[in-house]
Amino acid sequence: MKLYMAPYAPNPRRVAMFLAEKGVSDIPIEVLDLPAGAHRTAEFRAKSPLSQVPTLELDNGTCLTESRAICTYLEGLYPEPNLMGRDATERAFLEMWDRRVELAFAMPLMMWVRHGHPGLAAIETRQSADVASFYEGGAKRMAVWLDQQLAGQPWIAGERFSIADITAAAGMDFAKMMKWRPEENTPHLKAWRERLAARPAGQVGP
Ligand SMILES: N[C@@H](CCC(=O)N[C@@H](CS)C(=O)NCC(=O)O)C(=O)O
Repeated sequence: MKLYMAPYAPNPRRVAMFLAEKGVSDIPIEVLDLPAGAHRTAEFRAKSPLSQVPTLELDNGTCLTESRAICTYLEGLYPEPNLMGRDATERAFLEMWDRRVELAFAMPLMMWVRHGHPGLAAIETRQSADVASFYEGGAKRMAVWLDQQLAGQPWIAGERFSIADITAAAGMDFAKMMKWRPEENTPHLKAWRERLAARPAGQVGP
């Protein structure tokens, strides 16, 4: 296996945090220089047709893209600690929370950074301040909603840590580029991120 990634980019970081929680550190990694366009070569597009990381190349040469699909595969290979659910009910509820935070929180945060930060101009060649502002608003509204959820439970999906926490944290940490982090108006979200910092996923840079 080989993992193609860019350590500062949120979706590859999601996989890196997942692996850290599993205690897996022996998968070979190739870091691609995204601003230099290393993921847009014909050679890499043959592995990842949308020119995106993370991409996990399996031993038979086939390639998995989509961070959640990669996590599903890794969960199968390294079942403990379980991060995606043990039975049908738990798997479904964890997926519900994971998709909620991915689509309504992490993705808007990423779009805000992509469209709002000059450092991302080489990757998002059609940056738009309006698009940045639209996603900023959506992400911040979701932060308040998540804060309310976390008032009554320690982790995003309930009583135990799961992939949903990793997904939310990967998106949230990327928004540090916009100098945004949960503060006094979202104290439960702030406390949740502090709890996560003490875990293996919290040790994953940059
Ligand atoms: N849905 C995909 C999104 C992957 C994605 O957007 N990756 C970004 C880095 S976080 C990327 O490769 N961007 C390259 C580009 O936009 O040119 C996943 O979860 O893996």
